[in-house]
Amino acid sequence: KTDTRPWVDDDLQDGDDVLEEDECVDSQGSEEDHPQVPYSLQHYSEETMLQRSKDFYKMLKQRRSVRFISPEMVPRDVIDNVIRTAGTAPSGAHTQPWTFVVVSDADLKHQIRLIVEDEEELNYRQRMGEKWVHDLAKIKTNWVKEYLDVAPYLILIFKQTYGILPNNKKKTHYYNEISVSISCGILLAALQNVGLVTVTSTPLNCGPRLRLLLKRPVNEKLLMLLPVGYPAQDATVPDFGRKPLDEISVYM
Ligand code: IYR
Repeated sequence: KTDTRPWVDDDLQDGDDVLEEDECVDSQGSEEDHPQVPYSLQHYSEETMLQRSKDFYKMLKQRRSVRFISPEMVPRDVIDNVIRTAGTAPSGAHTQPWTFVVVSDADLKHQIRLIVEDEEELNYRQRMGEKWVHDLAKIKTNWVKEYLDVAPYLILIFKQTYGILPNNKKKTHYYNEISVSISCGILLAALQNVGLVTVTSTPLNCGPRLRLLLKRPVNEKLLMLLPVGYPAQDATVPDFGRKPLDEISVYM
C-alpha cells in the first residue's frame, strides 16, 4: 500500500484514507498558479533572539493539560484568532487539510459528552487493557468528562483525508495526519499565549459518532477534541516535571 503512496506514514497509521481503484484523483494546481513572491523576515540581533527565545519558552513551559475548566465565557474573537493561527501550519502540498469545529451550544456540548463518556467507559473497562489504565493512574483520569459540559468552547479538529475538487474529483491530501497534528500544536501554543487552557484528548472510537452528530462529511476524521476555557479557580494538575535539555537533545 505504502509503495504506491510514499507520503503515508505507517507509524501514524495514516493509511485509512485509501481511495478505491476506480475513484479518480486529479492533480491540483501548477507552478503558474503560484509564482514565487519575495519573502523576508525581521532579522533580530543575537541579543534580541536570545531574549525572545527565553520569553517564548517561559510562556510555553507554563502550559499544562488542564481538566478543570471554568465556565466563564471567552471572547469569540479570541477563538477566531487562535484558529486563524492554527491555520498557518505547513501542510503536505499546501492542501490545508483541517476543519476546526467550534461548539459553544450547551445542548450540543452535552450530546458530545454523552457520546464521549459512553465510548470512554468501554475504553477504560474493556478496550484499553489493564496496563494502559494502570499507566494512566498518575493522571487521575477516567471516563467522566465534566469539562465537556463546562468549558465554554469545545474545538473538534478534523483531518480531511482527501479533498473534493470543483470537478468533484478527489484531491490527494498528502501527509494529512501530521499536517493537522502540527496545526494542533500551533493551536495549543496560541491558546497558551492568551491564557486559556485545554487538554489534548483523542477520544478512542468516538470519531464516527461525533462526525455524524456534527454533520461533517465522510472525508473528515476526528483527530483531536479540545475543551477550551480559563482554568477553574480550584484547578489542579499532576506534579510533573519535564526532561532536561540533555535528555531530549543530541548535538553532533
Ligand atoms: N482518552 C482517554 C484515556 C487517556 C489516554 C492517555 I495515553 C492519556 O494521556 C490520558 C487519557 C481519556 O481522555 O480519558
